[in-house]
Amino acid sequence: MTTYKLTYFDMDGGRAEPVRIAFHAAGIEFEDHRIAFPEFMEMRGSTRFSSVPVLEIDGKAVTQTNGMCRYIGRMAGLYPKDDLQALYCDEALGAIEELLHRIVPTFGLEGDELKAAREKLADGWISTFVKGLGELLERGGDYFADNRFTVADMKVAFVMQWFKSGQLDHIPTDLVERLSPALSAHADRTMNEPVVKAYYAARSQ
Ligand SMILES: N[C@@H](CCC(=O)N[C@@H](CS)C(=O)NCC(=O)O)C(=O)O
Repeated sequence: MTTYKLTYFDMDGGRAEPVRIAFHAAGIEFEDHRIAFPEFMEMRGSTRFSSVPVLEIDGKAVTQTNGMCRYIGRMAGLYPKDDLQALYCDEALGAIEELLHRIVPTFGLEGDELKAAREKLADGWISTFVKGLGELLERGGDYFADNRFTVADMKVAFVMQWFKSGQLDHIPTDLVERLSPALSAHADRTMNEPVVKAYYAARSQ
């Protein structure tokens, strides 16, 4: 039997979360290896691109969460079979990945420097991506692709929930709602998707 070990930070969220949920939806057992930051710093140099998540399949490491979303998503029935719908799904996955890379450089900042950088982001790249993702959702309808729930819905919604939560200092919690009410509603709806609810119900047991 194939073995899967997914290494990521010990948080319910972040890049690994759609992959964890896809594993659960597919009914595939995996080792959910959750690490603390000091442990990450120790292992960082030994990861391929100095980052997590790392997924080991039969002991062989792969990186890049969008690829993992597609691979496990296919097994879970959460990735479109149709090529055009798959492209729509990938566009949303890729956009979120690009947006995250624009946010990460602000993580080490503090005080006024952090405030200035985050305000610039909120008015700039975050607004650009929220509006663009709103357009992608408009194209898809209730979902980003295939007229149904896919890994793209999870990847986008979890980041929108992060913005809405106030955890990201200086990013207004109403920004998503102001720029794209549909995207904001989609993020809330996603938390009630049966696939997502089933995962958290199982996790809380
Ligand atoms: N494109 C990669 C990005 C991975 C990534 O940047 N992961 C973050 C955590 S969410 C990380 O390990 N950052 C550590 C660092 O940059 O030092 C993916 O999708 O897996």
